[in-house]
This record gives sequence, C-alpha cells and structure tokens, in this order.
Amino acid sequence: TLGDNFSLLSPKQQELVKMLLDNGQEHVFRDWPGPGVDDDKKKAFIDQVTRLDSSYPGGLQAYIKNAKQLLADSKAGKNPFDGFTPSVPTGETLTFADENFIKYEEAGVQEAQKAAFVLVAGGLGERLGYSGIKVALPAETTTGTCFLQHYIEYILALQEASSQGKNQTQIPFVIMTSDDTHGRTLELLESNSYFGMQPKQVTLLKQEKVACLEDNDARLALDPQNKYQIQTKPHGHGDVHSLLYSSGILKVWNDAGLKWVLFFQDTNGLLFKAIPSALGVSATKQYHVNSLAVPRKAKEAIGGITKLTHSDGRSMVINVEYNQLDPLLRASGYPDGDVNAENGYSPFPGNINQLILELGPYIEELSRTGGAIKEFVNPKYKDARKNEFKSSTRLECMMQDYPKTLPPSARVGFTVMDAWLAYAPVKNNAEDAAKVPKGNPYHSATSGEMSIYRANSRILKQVGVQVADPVVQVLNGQEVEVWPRITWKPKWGLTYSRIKSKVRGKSSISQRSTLAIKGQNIFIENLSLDGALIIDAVDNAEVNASGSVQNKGWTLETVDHKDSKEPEVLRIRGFKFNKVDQLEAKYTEPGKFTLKP
Ligand code: UGB
Repeated sequence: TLGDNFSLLSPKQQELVKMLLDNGQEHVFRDWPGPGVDDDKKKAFIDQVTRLDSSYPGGLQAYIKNAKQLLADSKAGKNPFDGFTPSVPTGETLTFADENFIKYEEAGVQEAQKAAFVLVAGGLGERLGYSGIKVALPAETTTGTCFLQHYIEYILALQEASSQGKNQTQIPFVIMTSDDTHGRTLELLESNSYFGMQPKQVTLLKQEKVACLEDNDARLALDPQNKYQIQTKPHGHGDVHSLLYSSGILKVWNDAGLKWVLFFQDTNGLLFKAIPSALGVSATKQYHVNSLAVPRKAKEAIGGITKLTHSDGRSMVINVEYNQLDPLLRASGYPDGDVNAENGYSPFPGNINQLILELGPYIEELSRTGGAIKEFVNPKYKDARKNEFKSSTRLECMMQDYPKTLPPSARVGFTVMDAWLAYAPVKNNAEDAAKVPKGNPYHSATSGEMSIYRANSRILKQVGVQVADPVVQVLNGQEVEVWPRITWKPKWGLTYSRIKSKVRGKSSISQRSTLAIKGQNIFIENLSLDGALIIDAVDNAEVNASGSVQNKGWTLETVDHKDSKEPEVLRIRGFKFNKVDQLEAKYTEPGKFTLKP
C-alpha cells in the first residue's frame, strides 16, 4: 500500500493521491511495496496520473464523477434521449452552381480571411486498417497528392483569393493529433516544407488518451502487465474543443480579429468544394453553429441531423449518431426505424462533421464549460445484470456534440449539399466496403478517389465542357462509376465562378482520358482531349490549352487487394494507372503560351 511512499511525494502530488483515495481508487496503490523498491515505476505512475488530471476539464476527479454517473445511467438502461421526440429539421439546402450557391461562394471567399481551420486527425482509422496515418494517403493517385497537401493547398488558395491585392493574412491551421498520429504528422509536414504553408501558420495540438474504467464504480483499470500503469484509450474527436480552449489559441485568434473556426476530418477529398459556400451561409445567416450535411442513405455510417423536442418545450438541432438513430426512431413512433423515404434517402440529413463556429460565441461558451463536451460510455457487459465488463471501458465524446450545452438563444443551423460535391470519406477497408448494402456509399479508398473524378467531371460539364459519360466497373468488389481522371490544383478551381472563367469555347474530354491541371492560369479553350494531358505552369504563366490532344494515355488496371506484391496504397483502392503515354506540358517562365499538341 501507499504507506511511507506518501511522504516522498511533493505537496501537489500528495493532494492528487488524496483525491484518488477520496474517490474510491485505493486499489491502484494496493500492491505497492515500501520506498526503495520500484521507485522509478512509482514515479512514472504519479507522472501519468498528473497528466491524466491536467488534460481533462475539471481534472481526474471530474472524470471519475462523470464516469460514475454515466455508468449508473448505462446500467439502468437510461435512454439518453428520454423525453425528447425526434423530427426532421429544416436547414439551408444548396444546389451547386445556382444563383444562390454562387452568391454564397463569393461571400464565403471574402470571409475566409477571418477564418481559422482545424483538422481533427488523432484517429487511427481502425475501420480502414491502413498502416500509415490517414492524412498521408493520396486523395487520388493521378497526381498522388495526399490529403494533408490537398487541404493545405485549399487553405492557401482561399487565403490568396480572400485577401486579393491587400496584405495577405495568413489563415491559421490547427491539426489535432494523438500519440498514434503526432510524430508521423509532424514528419510529413517537415519533410514536405509544410506543403507551402508557413510553419508558424500550423499548430499541432496533441490529444491525450483518457483512463480506462474496470467497473461500475469507475475504478481506474490498471494494465494487467504493469500495475504501475493505468490503461488508457482515446476519448474521441470531441477533445478538440478543450484542447483549443486550454491552448489559448482561441484568444489569439479573437485578438487578431478572426471570426470563424472551421472544423473538418481527415479523409474527405471533396470537402473544400463545399467550404466557400458553407462559410458564406454562416456569414449571411449569422449562424453561431453551422454543420455541413448531405442527403443520407438509411443506415449509412454517418450521423443524422435531427430536431429533438423535449416534453418540457426545449428543442435543439443536433447530430444523432448512426448507431443511435434507429433505436431512437423506433422508440418514438417510427416503427420501421432508420429507413429511406420515397425519394430513396433518409429524411434526416447526414452529418459530415464539418462544423463552422462563430469564434466570439464559441469562446464565450467554452469559458463557461472549459471545453467539456457531453460524453457517453459504451461498456460491453459480461452479465445480464450489467455488473461486470468484458473489458475495461472509458468515456468518449464527439466534436459535433458541442451544441448540446448551448443556450436556446444560440443560432444553430445546418447546410445541406449534394453528396457528389461535398462528401467522399475514406473509412472502410476493401472487404467491409464490398459488403455495404447496394446503393449505399462505400466510403472506401476506391470510392473516395473515384468520387473526386466524378465531381471534377460533373463540374466541368456544368461549365460547358463535353465530358464523356462514365463506365461502371467493379474494383475491390465495389461497383463504381469510372469518369475521366480529371484533377486540378485548388488555386485553379477554388470556386464555381473561377472554374467557369477558365473554360472557353467548345472542349471535350473522352472517358479514357486523364487531365491534370497543375497551374493557376491555365485556360481550357477548344480543347479536344483523348488520352493523357498534364499541364504544369508557374503562377505568372498564362497557358491556353487548346487543340486536339490524342495519345495512348493512362490505362486503369485492376489490383487485387490481397496481392502483397502491390503497395498498400494501391491495394486498398483496387486499381492503378499504367502510364502508357501522355503529353506533359511544363511552363516554368512567366508569359503567355499556347499548348502545342
Ligand atoms: N478522431 C480524432 O481526432 N480523435 C479521436 O479520438 C477519434 C477520431 P472517424 P466517426 O462524417 O464521416 C464521425 O472514426 O467518429 C478524428 C461522426 O461522428 O473517421 O465514426 C479522426 O482522425 C459521424 O457523425 O468517424 O464518425 C477523423 O478525422 C459522421 O459524421 C474524425 O475524428 C462521420 O464522422 C472522425 O473519426 C462522417
């Protein structure tokens, strides 16, 4: 037991130990030998407890108290939605390229100079089973641009567009990492010169794991191999709020006159096509909270945005997580639960966890809560009486639960966009993706990449390019549309209006074509492309891409996800490009040029 060990601790450490003893945690010191034995390990234990204490709003005492309450509720089978009735909320629905959309995009670009971006990237992506960090995965393999580079280039393009002519403000970019991702994220940034961002623009905030609990009394679970160590597990993406708050960065942003904080996730290659217009909605409607949503297929693994009305009159518009939506609906007068309506979609819009918060009210709220987010616990019980756990559990929290503590006066809204434009995450491994019910999105590396080509093809069609229809192909057991492989740099196609201004005359692109636009001032004018064309140009080179480009191009070859001879990034998508032939046009000097096929 603790015994004489106690007197060796500093006053602060003694206080912490007393707190543990007062909160039912005697067992963690039970087998401690007297001073002189295992002193290093005891020190490591106290250090760990100190860390766990300082990284949770309210400290370990609050964590244990919250855990006891949530575990008691779970044991009693208490429904977290008790007293609430779900209904379909109304929000802003945007249609790509219509007048409203264009108006919001322009407003959003203006507003971007007052924005800060926050990427939550502490998750390992167990469902995907990729061995690296997810932000290092190529969003598409035509150019091989990884998600992190893609995001940074979009933020830089917004920065440039937003402060045209004026002093360029640097948009701050925070990445939340965890022990699982921190080192590799930093290395990816450093070995690529931060993909063009100023290193001081980027802040990495590492989330800590939280203590595991071994029983309903919220006793901390010790590692079976090491009695001087408490087991820990991730607390969830909701940590981002307390981390931003405790880091002091929000105040720095506020003092610098920023107004918006935009949160986003690790692997959505389409997201930034929706950012300018969504930010425009926030600014125009003065939303304190704006969540981006897409039409949701019933049972799709994305939360449903739901209006919850309490019998006492309160109501809120909030995400109901995908595993809770069906039981909630069944318990409240929808006997079929989470099912598609006549139009083939769930009536509840799908949360894509892209949140835009207004900074002022956000700081006000966090000053009140310390950044604590409503948590939940999900123990797996061994016995029907729910007295024992199969394995230790812990509290978890989600970033989209932020509005749950807001006063009714808060302006909480959401914006629905087309899924083809805004949402194509990479979450599922090939085998699980192949089992997704027909018609539901796969959320795999295969569909993630193909969705980028589809979106870019559809956008070019919209601005008048004759883009060939896709062919349907089965890749890694998933039926996907294969469109021409069209990619562009964010600085080329930041918004609909910019894309439109760069396309002139009558152009066409065949289905088997590849088009990579790597410069800012490249104009597609009366171009007929049947093959592969890569155009790379420095910013002050203006290039007219016209004429007829025809070559053998890049062919798409299937890759078996089990084929260990192929690199993992290709196996998870089920295809690779064979670069048979291409026209590669590179412009390294300023001036006006015309492509010569
Ligand atoms: N993440 C962290 O940074 N830290 C953590 O501890 C855990 C995760 P998942 P999830 O739009 O696609 C969310 O695992 O949690 C990061 C929404 O809850 O990819 O199953 C992680 O790195 C759901 O409502 O997703 O589901 C990643 O960037 C729905 O909107 C992000 O958090 C769904 O995403 C999400 O983690 C979606």
